[in-house]
Amino acid sequence: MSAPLPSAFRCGYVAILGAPNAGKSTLLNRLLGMKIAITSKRPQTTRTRILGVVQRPGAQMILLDTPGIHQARGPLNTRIVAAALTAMEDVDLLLWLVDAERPDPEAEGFLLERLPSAGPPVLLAINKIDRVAKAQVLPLIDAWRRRHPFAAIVPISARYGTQLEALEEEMTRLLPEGPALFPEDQVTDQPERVIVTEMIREKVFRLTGAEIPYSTAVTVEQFKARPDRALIDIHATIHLERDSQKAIVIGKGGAKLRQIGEAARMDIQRLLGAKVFLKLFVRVQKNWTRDAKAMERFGYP
Ligand SMILES: Nc1nc2c(ncn2[C@@H]2O[C@H](COP(=O)(O)OP(=O)(O)OP(=O)(O)O)[C@@H](O)[C@H]2O)c(=O)[nH]1
Ligand SMILES: [Mg+2]
Repeated sequence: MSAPLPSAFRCGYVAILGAPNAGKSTLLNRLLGMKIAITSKRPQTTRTRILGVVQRPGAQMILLDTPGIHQARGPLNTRIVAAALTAMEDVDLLLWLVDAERPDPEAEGFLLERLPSAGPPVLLAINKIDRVAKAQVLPLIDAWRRRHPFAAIVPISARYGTQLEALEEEMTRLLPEGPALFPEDQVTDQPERVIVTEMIREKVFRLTGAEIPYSTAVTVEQFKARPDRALIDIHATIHLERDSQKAIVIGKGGAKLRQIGEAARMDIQRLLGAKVFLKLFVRVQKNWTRDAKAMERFGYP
């Protein structure tokens, strides 16, 4: 007796879209089993498209994490949202993430209008179901089903890993047959030093308040590994828009900056699998979020 034929390998690009704070980056990290995308409880954490390759026995899913889609105000946010909308082009599948607990009608309406009528299938994941009563889930699915002909709707919790096998199954089913496009051991196309800048930006996001996170950009000036990679020397700069912000980020006697540096160093060590020496500088680049040249220099195309 012959064994049943294995089903064909599937591979394709999946854009993860949704309102700010829906949990897109959390989901990417969860599916990858490692942290490459930064997350925070504030909206508009992600600023660029982040690629992660999820490798499974029968499939390779190339995920694009995108900035939250919203009606942008200001030049920086306009660029950021444009980056998210561009990610919708030329993918094999759109994975739209919505927040079960806190819908965002403005962003959802905005995105609903922009879903291509002819184009890749749209898979809806209703995230954060850990935050709502079980009895609310089915009515939510029904309500969403009436809004758009989704290829499938899966309730999940990205943070706790609930129902992610079901989600992966639907994703795989909706991807085209074809060979892997990335090597088996590749996780992302982002250079290590770019992820390092993001890890530092995340700590500023999480450890400072008010407008500081949105006025922050990070660059890495030095990234030097000792020959055996036993220690990596990193010098990075936190750029802010105003002198008053610089004082806050440095903190009393440098305490805030030390806290940011220490938290970032832990994440970076985990990412690089090596001991890290991290030196942080703080600089003011007046109103950089309105300056096209500065935005480009800081990696926002
Ligand atoms: N309770 C709960 N919280 C979640 C879940 N998924 C994500 N979160 C939280 O929601 C917040 C936003 O998560 P992110 O992954 O940064 O959201 P995002 O969609 O990438 O946000 P932007 O990059 O700003 O567009 C964080 O505090 C996460 O911990 C979930 O399934 N359940
Ligand atoms: Mg994000």
